[in-house]
Amino acid sequence: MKRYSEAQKIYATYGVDTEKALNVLKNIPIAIHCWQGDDVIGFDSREALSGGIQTTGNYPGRARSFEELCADMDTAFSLIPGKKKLNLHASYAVFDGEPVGRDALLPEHFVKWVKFAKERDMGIDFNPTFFAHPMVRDGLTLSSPDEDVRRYWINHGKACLKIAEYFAEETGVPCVMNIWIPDGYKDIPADRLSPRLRFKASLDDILDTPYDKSKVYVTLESKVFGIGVESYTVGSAEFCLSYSDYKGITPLMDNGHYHPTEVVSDKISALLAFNEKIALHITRGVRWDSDHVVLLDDETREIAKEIVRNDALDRVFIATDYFDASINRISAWVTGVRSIQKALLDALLQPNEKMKKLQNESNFTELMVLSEEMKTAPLGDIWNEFLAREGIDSDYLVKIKKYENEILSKRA
Ligand code: RNT
Ligand code: ZN
Repeated sequence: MKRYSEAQKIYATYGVDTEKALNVLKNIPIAIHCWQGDDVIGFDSREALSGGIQTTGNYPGRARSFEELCADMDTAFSLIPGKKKLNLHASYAVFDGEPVGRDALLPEHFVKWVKFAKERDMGIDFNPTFFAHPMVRDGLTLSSPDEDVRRYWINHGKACLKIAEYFAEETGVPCVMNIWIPDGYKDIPADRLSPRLRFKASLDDILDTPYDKSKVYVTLESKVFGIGVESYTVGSAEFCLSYSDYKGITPLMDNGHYHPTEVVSDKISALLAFNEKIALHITRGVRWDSDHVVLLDDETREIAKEIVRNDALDRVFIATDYFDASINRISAWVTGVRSIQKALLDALLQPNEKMKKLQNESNFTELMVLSEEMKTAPLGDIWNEFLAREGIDSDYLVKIKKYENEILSKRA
């Protein structure tokens, strides 16, 4: 308490209101990806992970069932402050009776997830799963030249739209339904256009399904390359951005999906200039789209600043997307989400108006000095106050270790 009031005074000298920042922070929803808990394996397919994404590591205790995944997420949620949303993949359908194919999924296969979300007062975001499945042929789904393959995945997309709508209706919170396909080629293709035209036609077909646009936000995620798909990606940045614009859906940027020196923080404002809503997958790529756990690093802070200082908190859907199997998976969730929240808090605690003014006055000397000064402002004390108000311990490792000893280590 004493540290908080001291820190509050320091921020006040810069004209920053820490109370206001804390009140905003606690209402920023972060969609937490379920797939960190089981290395993106899901419940519906025995196929190895594919689509050019990969989890590495063999840390014990990955969740193997709906029950285990829920228990693990609950443990993570108990250590994560603020407002949370559940982010599911279609491959996490829960079948009580006969399993059905992904092209025939129904809301009833997600009843248990809806109950889980409702009991925790959370909305749900959703993702059709276009990977790790026998109907992915030669690495292709919606862009496949094989009509049966394409039709299968179109039907999957349509089925998912209905499920997304069901999530929104049940939870009362709009559902973000994100489409990402892994389609591409390892080596130089002879025809780059046809796969993209087929992808476009497939998306058109999926989006012909009537759905309530106030309840479901369809997003489209682009990518630069994946493992085994190094030379050509059908859903490239230009394709996805153009398609989103053409169809009036929402573009999604994953910050692991660009060339290593490109930064999503610089792209946010460009997209905000043309889109009412945009969506983000926040991850940490190390040299490539490695999906390391998000940390409070420079780019995460810069992304948060772009959302906050452009007054876009209600225009940007923030979701996490990473998968590390080499460390305790619950700590991966907690560390990653807390890092984003710390970055958001840091952004809320900047003298943003003053900085903009300095820029407009071309006073770059003072802008640089002030920006550097703010880096050593007592963010940690405000963060700890946030945790205390949310009734959450700052030391989460003790609880995670206990859960690991009692539960995770017993999973064979
Ligand atoms: C893959 C994309 C995609 C996936 C998830 C599992 O590169 O980032 O969002 O990570 O759908
Ligand atoms: Zn992603």
